[in-house]
Amino acid sequence: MADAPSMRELLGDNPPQNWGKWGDDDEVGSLNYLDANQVLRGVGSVRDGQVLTLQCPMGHPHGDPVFPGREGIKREMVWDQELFESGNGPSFPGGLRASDDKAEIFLQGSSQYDALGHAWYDDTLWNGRSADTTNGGGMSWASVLPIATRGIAGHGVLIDMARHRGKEWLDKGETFTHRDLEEAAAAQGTSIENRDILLVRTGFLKYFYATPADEFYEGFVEPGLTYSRELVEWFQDKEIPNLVTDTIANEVTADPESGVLLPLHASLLRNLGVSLAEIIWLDDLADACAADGRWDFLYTAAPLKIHEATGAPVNPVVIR
Ligand code: UVW
Repeated sequence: MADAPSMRELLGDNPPQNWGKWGDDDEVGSLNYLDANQVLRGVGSVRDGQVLTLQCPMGHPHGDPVFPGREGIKREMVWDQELFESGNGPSFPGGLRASDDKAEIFLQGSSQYDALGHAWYDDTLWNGRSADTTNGGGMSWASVLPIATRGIAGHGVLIDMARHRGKEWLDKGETFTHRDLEEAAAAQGTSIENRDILLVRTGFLKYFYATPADEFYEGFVEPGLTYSRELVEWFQDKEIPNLVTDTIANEVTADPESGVLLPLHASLLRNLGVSLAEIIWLDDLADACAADGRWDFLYTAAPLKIHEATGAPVNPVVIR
């Protein structure tokens, strides 16, 4: 939208901010809320030992869900039986043969965690550091590595907005607020507690796999949470460490009122240090939760440790 306000105009001169809260050198932000008590609270919600993994497969035959401009994984075999039969494969004493492959990937081209320095405005990243730290071939500040090194474990709660609204998936551009999340939680018979890892299902990845790519990407606008100062204050007051969604960018793509693109990346990731986990497959978890009416669990995740990266693939594991 040509006449959209600047991010600063939308968020104001004095937005909710957690800079300095965990020291000037902190690069993991609100994940600091996930202390040992929170890990044990998550462990305490485990009832029957069911394990679910939440990554979308990379290299799915349908294609991979990616933000416009990115591409899915390009993987190729470099060792296979044909190579050995042609005599061009490596020769191992004893005759062992092995397959091998390599891949070119967008690090944010699959289920992934954003680095806290991944998105910014006013030339300033998380904790007030200069955006110049993104120059020179890597993120020298707030890359994904500190998050990957720390790991994420805590008490997760899933809010199934699609199920709550009686839909297979939410519509393109369909929005909801923190109040809608609380209402859906109550309807599920659960609640969103302080320091919960917040998982929100829209069904939009199910829509992705069920739909030709040109239809999915036409007028690209995902459903999701929409910006308001009250919503950002709610995240800050509730000390939410991590937002996890089954959409490519965690929020309605363009704020419907202002037209600003991804204002929650600015207000949650940059300003509050809330970790964002995107493109996370929540359908199997939602079915399991709906089947026995338990919507909370132990959530664990560790993105790959990639030096100076802006994000990294992840396969979160839930135990319930
Ligand atoms: C952008 O910010 C464009 O991407 P992501 O959804 O990976 O955060």
